[in-house]
Amino acid sequence: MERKRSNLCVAVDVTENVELLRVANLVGPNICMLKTHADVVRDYDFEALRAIAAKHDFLLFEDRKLADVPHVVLLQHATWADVVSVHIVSGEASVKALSNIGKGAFLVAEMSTYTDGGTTQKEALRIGLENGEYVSGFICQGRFSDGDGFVYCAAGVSADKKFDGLGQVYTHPQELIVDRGIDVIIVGRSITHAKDVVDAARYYKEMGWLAYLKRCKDLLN
Ligand code: 5BU
Repeated sequence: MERKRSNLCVAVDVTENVELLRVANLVGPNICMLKTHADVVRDYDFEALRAIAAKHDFLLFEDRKLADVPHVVLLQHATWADVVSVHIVSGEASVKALSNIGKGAFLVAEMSTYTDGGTTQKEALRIGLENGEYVSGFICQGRFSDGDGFVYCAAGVSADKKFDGLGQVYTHPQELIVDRGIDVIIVGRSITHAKDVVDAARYYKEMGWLAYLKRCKDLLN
């Protein structure tokens, strides 16, 4: 984040590999991380994407949302990714099993479409603290713990939309970062479906980083 002065992750939800690589090259200079759903990409080529990630210095986050028994999540795990998302519905055993082979994980503690009022956050934090070497942070809609070194990421982010008509709920980047203590914003269609993808990525990068600096400054005062 510091090296690129960016707390922007772009979610590239496309079905063709050539389109994934095209967008990755366009947004690459402005992001710290790129989020994929590799299972929806027909001819996914992770080596080509890894080369673009190395060129532009960003992490690959596979939003696999692993949610099965240890034996199965070990088979599903995307070893090419720097970080994967993991649900905690199957309990700590799956996270523990993954920690033996994985590089990093974001635990899903709350979704943009649904909140259970904090029960999942509490359990995610407990599992995160127990498996701190593997768990890098959480996906949620607001920070729920301080001083633990975890990265807090939020999806469902847009500066101009509130809903997508299918159930997605969007929150403004400044609200998430300044008011709710989020570190990394995950922006999808507001960038990938923009008329000018490069311009949109630059816009969210600037807005996100300024909001992040403002929060850091407020913390010092
Ligand atoms: P959008 O185009 O900005 O709506 O895309 C959001 C992306 O973030 C998409 O890939 C979802 O799978 C992902 N997501 C989400 O929208 N909400 C969540 O709570 C989590 C992931 Br976790």
